[in-house]
Amino acid sequence: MTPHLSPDTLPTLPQTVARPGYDRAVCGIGIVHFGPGAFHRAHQAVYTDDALALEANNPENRDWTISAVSLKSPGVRDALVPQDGLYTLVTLDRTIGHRVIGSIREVLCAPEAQDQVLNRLADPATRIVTITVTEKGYCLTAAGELDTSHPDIVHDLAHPETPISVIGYVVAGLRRRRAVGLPPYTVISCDNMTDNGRRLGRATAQYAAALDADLGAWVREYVAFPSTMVDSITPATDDALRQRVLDVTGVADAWPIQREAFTQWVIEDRFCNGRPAWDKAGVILTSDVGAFGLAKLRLLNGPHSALAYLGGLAGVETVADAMTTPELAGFLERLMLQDVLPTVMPPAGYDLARYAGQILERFRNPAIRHLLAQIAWDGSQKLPYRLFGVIEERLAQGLSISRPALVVASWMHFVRRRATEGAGLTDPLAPTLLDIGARCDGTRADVDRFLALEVMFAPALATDTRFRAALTDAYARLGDGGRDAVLAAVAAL
Ligand code: CS2
Repeated sequence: MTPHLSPDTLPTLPQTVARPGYDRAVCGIGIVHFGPGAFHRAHQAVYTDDALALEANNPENRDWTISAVSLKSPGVRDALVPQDGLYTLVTLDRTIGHRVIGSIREVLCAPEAQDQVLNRLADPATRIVTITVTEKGYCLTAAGELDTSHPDIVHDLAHPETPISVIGYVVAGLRRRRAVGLPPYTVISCDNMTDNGRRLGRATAQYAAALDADLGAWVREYVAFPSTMVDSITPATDDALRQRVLDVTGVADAWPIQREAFTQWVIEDRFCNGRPAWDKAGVILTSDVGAFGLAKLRLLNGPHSALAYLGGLAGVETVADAMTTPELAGFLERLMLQDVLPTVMPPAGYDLARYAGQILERFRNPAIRHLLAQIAWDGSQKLPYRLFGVIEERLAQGLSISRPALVVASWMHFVRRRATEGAGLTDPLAPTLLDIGARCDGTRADVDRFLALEVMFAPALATDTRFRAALTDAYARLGDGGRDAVLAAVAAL
């Protein structure tokens, strides 16, 4: 019988597989993480694993293991609990690395363990809450405020002790702590949103104030919500990865994780209740994260989305394959260097052209099969953060937006195609988008149908005649949205 990954089988792993450099049994839980998907396990959990190893002999600073909480599905719990939270991280580059991560000590599925989650949040030992729930998990409006008409928020405001949203949980925990005179925890958003900490802080205080004005004031005054920039390309786990891990380690891992070797985490240095030795583990702590976040969102995530829709329409499967399609790679480079780069303020000491070059190199990484279909998810949530700022700034300066507009138009064609093929869509606005897509007829009226979507297109942008004209032109350039038309369109711009 194939042995499974667990504390018992750890000693049997080959020497080439790195394992936790600390005694897991003596490291208490200090972090609650919401949304332990692949990205958390490839990124924050790894930095924490490093910090725990670096402080292995320092009893003062080692109680920072993680309680990982899924808000919906029991999948992560079911995979990781039998492994005592252990999982294998595979880094894919010129050389391939294998390593077992030990920083996750508890895995809970909130709907089935609500009391345990709330008790964990109220525990004095919990000093940090980290979050990766993707853009849609924050329940914000297009203007970045808490969406009080969002069904999850409506539910939580009516039943604050049995929440379902992440903000509902964060505030339920804070409320309990305040009631017994405990200090709050620092709350850290690790999602790809501009000013993620400020947005989360504002929405959390707004929610808390709607329950109790004093609680809202307390949150505003005492809870730290540092902003962050997170980066590491993390393709979803597939069977090839599971097989590789079995072949290399000799044990089966129910849910290994893969990512590129490159990783970066910048956190605003603002904590209200201590932190692990993340700085020693390579995390950049700084007073201003904004510049890092914007550079990454616009130069990496925006181009990623561009490849997802243009490449997807052209029948290309992965990022690396798109980069070997000359028309797409050429367009991407022009988009990054000529359109996006001038809208980005470099963080101190950054050479933006070099940074953009490194990103292009990472996209070319042949060791990674990063599916464009994965990046295409949730376009209605991602495009505003990744691309609309670029468009707005270029419009304000009277500059051309034809290339960024082609990306937005390609998303419209993508939605239309999914609707006509009856293929479904992974997006919180899927029903509305598929309805719009089904009504599209290939004329300029299609663009107006999408622009009417107020939750995505803020009025100032939707009514800008230059934006509308550029989109209409781009939509027409993409013709029937087939491979030939798309490649001709990108080659011409
Ligand atoms: C990607 C990101 O799926 C996506 O939308 O753009 O997940 C990207 O790979 C990460 O942000 C890289 O840090």
